Amino acid sequence: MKNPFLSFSHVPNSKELLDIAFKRAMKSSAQVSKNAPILLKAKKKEFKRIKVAIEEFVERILKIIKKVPIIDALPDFYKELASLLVDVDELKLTLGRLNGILPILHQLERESSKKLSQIEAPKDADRIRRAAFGRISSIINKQNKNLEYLNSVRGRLREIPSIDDSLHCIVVAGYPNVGKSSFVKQISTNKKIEVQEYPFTTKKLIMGHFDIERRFDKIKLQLLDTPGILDRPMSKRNNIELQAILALRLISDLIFFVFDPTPACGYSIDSQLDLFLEVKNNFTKEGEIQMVIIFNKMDLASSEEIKYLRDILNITEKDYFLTNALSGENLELLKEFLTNRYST
Ligand SMILES: Nc1nc2c(ncn2[C@@H]2O[C@H](COP(=O)(O)OP(=O)(O)OP(=O)(O)O)[C@@H](O)[C@H]2O)c(=O)[nH]1
Ligand SMILES: [Mg+2]
Repeated sequence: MKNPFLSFSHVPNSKELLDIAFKRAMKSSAQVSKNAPILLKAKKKEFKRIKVAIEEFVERILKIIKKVPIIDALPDFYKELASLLVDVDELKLTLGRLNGILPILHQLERESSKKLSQIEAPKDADRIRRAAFGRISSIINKQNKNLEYLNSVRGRLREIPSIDDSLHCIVVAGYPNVGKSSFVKQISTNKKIEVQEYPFTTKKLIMGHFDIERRFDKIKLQLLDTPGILDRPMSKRNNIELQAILALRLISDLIFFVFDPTPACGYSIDSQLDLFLEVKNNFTKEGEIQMVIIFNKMDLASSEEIKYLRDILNITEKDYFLTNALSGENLELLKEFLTNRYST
């Protein structure tokens, strides 16, 4: 399914809303016979302006509210990810506050209509319309904070990657700074992924694709880069780490677990190992989801470091890939592995 928040388009601020609606209102003209008395003409003209302005606000505000998908109705992945990225309760309250001004606007329209019916001089019609516009401005301006909040939420939600359920999804996970993003960048079509020498560079889920060419067609695989996860209790993990956990829990068909056997990443082998075991025990559906082990930074790793990690994992040389995600060395082997696994 495509990211459901892609339909959540730009939310205008109060100034933009006021400009548009008042401009439209002032251009409107009431239908009134040429021979009608001046007082009646003035009443009709100004009432029409108030009515058009209010209609415009109501319509635009409803449009804004409708743009925001109902989060509770979304598939689990999008629903849970949205709640990691934004305060869903605050979002609901904000929409409620915006919705709350609609009856106030309708009430203002009724009141203005009543006042206009009671005037005796044409110039009073203009005064009443100005007063109504003044009150509308103040109502709409009070919503500016809410409108801007929606726009900031929108920015975060639109960055969620679209996950295609019909394609396999390989989740690349591991400790921070071990080379996950370098790896996804090297083997996927996504060359815009950020790589830095410090941990927690990746703060959200990032999608890349890998195509397997077959004789008559292509198979597209999804490769999901994730933020690093620390070995600590789930309740202590922050919303950045929890995004990676969510991907492992809900959308992986295969897990690439990346180790840095050297001290370069800044974290111990023991911590990386504990995380590996946690992922293996909790997110492989009792072995249904395969975990592929990658020892990255082969250019920096000594043979002792590699042997230590291999022994502690109790595996042999054919059970892991030794890679250099910086230069691309040995990544062909992983591509071959994927091709063999998915092309039949
Ligand atoms: N020497 C060497 N450096 C590498 C290798 N792979 C990645 N790096 C470097 O390790 C650092 C971290 O790489 P990233 O790809 O950003 O690591 P990450 O796991 O995505 O990090 P976070 O997003 O912070 O969790 C960068 O400075 C990379 O250039 C490798 O195989 N060899
Ligand atoms: Mg990264």
